[in-house]
Amino acid sequence: MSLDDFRRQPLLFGPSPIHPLPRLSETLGGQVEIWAKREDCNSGIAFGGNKVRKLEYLAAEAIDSGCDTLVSIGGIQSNHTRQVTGVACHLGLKAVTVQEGWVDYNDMCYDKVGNIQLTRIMGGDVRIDPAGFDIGIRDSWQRALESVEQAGGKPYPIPAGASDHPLGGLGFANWAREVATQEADVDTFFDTIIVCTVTGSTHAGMVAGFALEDRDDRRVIGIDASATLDRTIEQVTRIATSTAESVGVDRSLRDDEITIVAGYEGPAYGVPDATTVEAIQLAARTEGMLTDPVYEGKSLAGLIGMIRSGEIPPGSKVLYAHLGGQPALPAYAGFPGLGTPERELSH
Ligand code: 5PA
Repeated sequence: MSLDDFRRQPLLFGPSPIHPLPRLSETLGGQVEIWAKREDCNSGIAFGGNKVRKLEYLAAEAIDSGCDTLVSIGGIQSNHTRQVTGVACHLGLKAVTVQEGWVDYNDMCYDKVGNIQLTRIMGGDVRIDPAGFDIGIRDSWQRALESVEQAGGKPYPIPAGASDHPLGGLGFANWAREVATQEADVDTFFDTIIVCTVTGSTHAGMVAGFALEDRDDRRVIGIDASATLDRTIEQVTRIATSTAESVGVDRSLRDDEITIVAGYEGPAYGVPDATTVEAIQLAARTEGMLTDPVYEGKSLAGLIGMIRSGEIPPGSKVLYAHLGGQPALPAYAGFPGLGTPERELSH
């Protein structure tokens, strides 16, 4: 089996762009070369992001099996459900998305602006559910699937983050292949890849894809943003193993191929801390590169922290996977440093 045995429904502009971040590198001491690969501008569908890339494989199966409704789940400000709805619109399908109360944070317009606003504009069938954060399979999602069947539709089930699914890891296995081609173009080898990890198939797909290269001088470092570390490690390991099999890796994955770093997740999933805000501001102010407080701000904080501590040593060449997520920013406008001047809050 190989990646090319799976049908891919093209949803991206083409390979996502890669480019250096020289001013961020310089600000962090100038000893580590940092580049970004931009899934936040990978597609014209609903602002793109890592899920559009994963959905290239799931949408192909949905179409080929005659399904008419994509059914998925996430938090109120889920990027994933926005992208599922956008892809459904693009392909002439319907979307039902269960949106749960995953985040213990309540900004003024949290449940109206950002991702949920965009999902509603696209005509998505949004079903709000009060349940808390969980990357597993939920009853509310099962009920949504049943309701589509009862109404005479044919649902295509997509779990949280399109992760716990036989095709979930393929999009980022393909990403790994894309990186190798781009490296040849720019005559660079990235020894370190930084990726934000929550439901796991982004990171797992990369691990499986790079395992095909069979070289041991490239590290994929997942930065946990789930704050439920054990479950994320278990899920990444499981998906990486099954994806490796699907794409034809003919050996077992080594333990050192799956690295998930904790310490940058903030107080909870979806809630930033001062380190997250500092990272968001630093990339924004040195490069004009915007990141969100739920995912990418945290992986960026991990990148910055690991360069400062020397865990990413001088001489390294890092590729930061920017997975999207900026549409959530308006939902955090009340957070100090993310749009609200700190002095206004101190009164
Ligand atoms: C998300 C996920 P994985 O879930 O594949 O580990 O990816 C983490 C991630 N960056 C990283 C961004 C911008 C993301 O949106 N988002 C989820 C969502 O519902 O939006 C699946 C959790």
